[in-house]
Amino acid sequence: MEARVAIKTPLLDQIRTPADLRKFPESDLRQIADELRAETIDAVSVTGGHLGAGLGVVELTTAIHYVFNTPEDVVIWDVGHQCYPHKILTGRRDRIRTLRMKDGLSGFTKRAESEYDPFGAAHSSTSIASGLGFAVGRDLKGKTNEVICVIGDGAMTAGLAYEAMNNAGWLGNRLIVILNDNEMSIAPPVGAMSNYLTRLLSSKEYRKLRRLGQEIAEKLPHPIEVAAKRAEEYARGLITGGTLFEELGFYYVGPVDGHNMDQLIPVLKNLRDTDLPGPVLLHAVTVKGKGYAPAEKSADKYHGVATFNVVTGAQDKGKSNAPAYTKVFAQSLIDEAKRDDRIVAITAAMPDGTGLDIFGKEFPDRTFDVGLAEQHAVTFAAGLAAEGLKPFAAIYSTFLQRAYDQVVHDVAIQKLPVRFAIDRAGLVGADGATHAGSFDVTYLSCLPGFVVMACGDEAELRNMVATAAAYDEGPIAFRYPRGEAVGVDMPEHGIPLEIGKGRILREGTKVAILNFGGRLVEALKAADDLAGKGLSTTVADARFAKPLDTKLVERLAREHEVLITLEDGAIGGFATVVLNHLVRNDLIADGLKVRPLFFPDRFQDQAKPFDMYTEAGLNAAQIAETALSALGAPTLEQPARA
Ligand SMILES: Cc1ncc(C[n+]2csc(CCOP(=O)(O)OP(=O)(O)O)c2C)c(N)n1
Repeated sequence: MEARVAIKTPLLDQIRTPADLRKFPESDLRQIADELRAETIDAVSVTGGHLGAGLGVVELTTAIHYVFNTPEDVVIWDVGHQCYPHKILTGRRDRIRTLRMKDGLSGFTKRAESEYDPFGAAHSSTSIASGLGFAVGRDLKGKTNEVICVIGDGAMTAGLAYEAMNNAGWLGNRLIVILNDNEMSIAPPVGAMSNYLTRLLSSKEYRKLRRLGQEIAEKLPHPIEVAAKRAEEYARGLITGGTLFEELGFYYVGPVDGHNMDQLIPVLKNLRDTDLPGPVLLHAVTVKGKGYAPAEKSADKYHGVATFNVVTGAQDKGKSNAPAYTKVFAQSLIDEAKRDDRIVAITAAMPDGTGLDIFGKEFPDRTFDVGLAEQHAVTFAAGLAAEGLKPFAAIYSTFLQRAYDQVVHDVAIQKLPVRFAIDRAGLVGADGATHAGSFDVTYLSCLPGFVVMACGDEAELRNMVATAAAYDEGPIAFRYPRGEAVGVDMPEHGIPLEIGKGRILREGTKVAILNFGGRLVEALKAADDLAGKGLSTTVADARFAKPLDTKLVERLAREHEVLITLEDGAIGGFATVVLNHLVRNDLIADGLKVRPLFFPDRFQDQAKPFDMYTEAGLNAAQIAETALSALGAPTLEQPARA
C-alpha cells in the first residue's frame, strides 16, 4: 500500500470523551469537526467499512456531544453505520483502526462496547421506537435526561419508524428526533417519502417555516406560544396544513444546515433548554460523504468501502477468480426473464447489494425498489404472485427476518408462488452477528408447503434460479453465500432441478458428508483429508432442506458408519429435518454415528469469514476431525491453513 498522508489533529488529541469536548469554546468546534472528519477518513482507509454516512454526520456528532450531557443524555443512532465519528469522540479513538476486525470495535453501535451506545443497532429504523422506550422509562422513573434519536431519510421509509412516531405523538413524552436528510439511502432513495422531504425543503410554505425555524434557533417558544403562533399563522393563511410530522404529533423544526455549526449549536441548545413537553423533530440537511471529494462524487457516496488510498480515493478491491454469487444470481435471473415476461424482481433499498441494479438496467419496468421496507416487499410480492406474476423477492437472509409474518401469513398460508432469493446466507465476516444469515433455513423449513433450497456452487445457483422460475405451486426459496463463488464451469442456461432431489459428488463407503449450502467445498476438502487417512468418504449435496431427499438420506445412513450433516446455519435447520426423518423411521441403526454440524448456540462477533467458520467448527479440518472422532480413530494433525 502507498504511504499514508500524516494527519494533524491537535484539538482532537485532547479529547477522550465528550466531557473533554465540552471544555472547548464554541469557536473551536469547526476545527474539531474538521479533525474528526480527517481521522474518520484515515481510519476507514485502513479498515474499510461504512464511510459516506459517517462523514455526513461529523458536525451533528460533534454538536450533539457538545450540547447534550452524554452518556446521561441518551443518543441513539439509527442503523449505527454512521457511528464511527461518535466512537472516536466517546473513548474509542485508540481502537478505531480495529473497526470490524476480530476482537476489534464493531462497525455499528453496540451496548456491550460502550456506555455511550445505549442501544445497539445495524438493522434500520429502530431508533424512534427504542428511543420512545427510553423516554417513557425515564418519565416513569422521574428522571430528567434527554433522549435523542438520529435517523436517516432512508431509514425513515420503514414502517417501524411510523409506528413509533404514531405512538410517540400520542403518548406525548419529551423526545428529540433528528432527521438526517442527505437525500440518499445506500442508493438514491425511492418513494413518496423521499419526494415529500424534497418538497418540504423547496416549497413556499416551507421557506416560510424555515424562517420560523430560524426564529426557533434563536429561541424556542414555550408550548403556549407555539400554539398561539400557529393559530395566528393559520389565521393569516400562512400555513395551509401541517407537515406529516406535525400531524403525527411532533413539533417540527427546520430545515437546518447539518454541517453549519453556527446553526446546529443554537438549535440544539434551544431544543435542550425549552420546556416543550412532547416529541420534536429536527430536520437537518446533510451531504453523504461530506468533505471527502471521492465520496461526494461517487454514486453511492462511498456507503461501504474496502480499504483505500486517501489521496486518490482508489479502493483496494482484491482480484478474484470466480464471480460473486450475487452477480450470478442477477445474470441468471436476467436470462430467465428474457424468456418469461411474468418474472419481476423486488428489492428493499438494496439494488446494488442484491444485484438487482444489473437486472434493473435490463428490465427497468419489471424491477421494484420498494424502499427500506422488507415487510412491504414481501406482501407486495405476494400480491404480484396472486395477480399471476412471478415475483423474485431478493432480500438478505438477515433482513428477511423482519418480514417473517408476511412470509408466513401473506405468502405461505395462501400458497402463493413468491420466489425468495436469499443473499448473504451464512457467516458474513466484518458486519458481524447482526448481519449473519443464520436463521433462514430454520424459519423457512418449518413452514408447510415451502420449498427451501441452498446452492453449493454457482452452477447450482443458476439451476436454482431456473427451478424457482419454473415452479408455480407455492413459495420457494434459494439461499447463497456472500462474496466470491467457487469457480466451477457454468451452464449456459439454468436447468430446473427435480424438486426434492439431491446429488452425490463423490462415492465412498465409510463416512458420508451430507452438505446443504455454502460448505460444499469444505466437505470435499474434508473428504480429501479423510482419504489421506484411508477413510473412503461419500460427499452428497442435499440441495433441498424441504422437501428432503429422503431416499438419499436413507441410502447414506444405510451404507456408511458415519453420517455428517453440514450446513451454514443455526440449529433447527437442515440437520433437524434430516434427524427428524432418521429418528421417526428408525434409520439410526446400531453402529451408525450421526453427527450434525451447524452454527454454535451463540452470536458470533465479526472476524474474517474463515476464522468465523473455524470458530463455528465448520471448516474442512474440523469436519474431518468430527468423522475421525466418531470412529474413535486418531485425529488429523491440524494442517496449517491460510
Ligand atoms: C432492515 C434493514 N434493511 C436493510 C439494511 C441495509 N442498509 C444499511 S444502511 C441503509 C441505508 C440507510 O439510509 P439512510 O437511513 O438514509 O442513511 P445514510 O446511509 O444515507 O446516512 C440500508 C438500506 C439495514 N441496515 N436494515
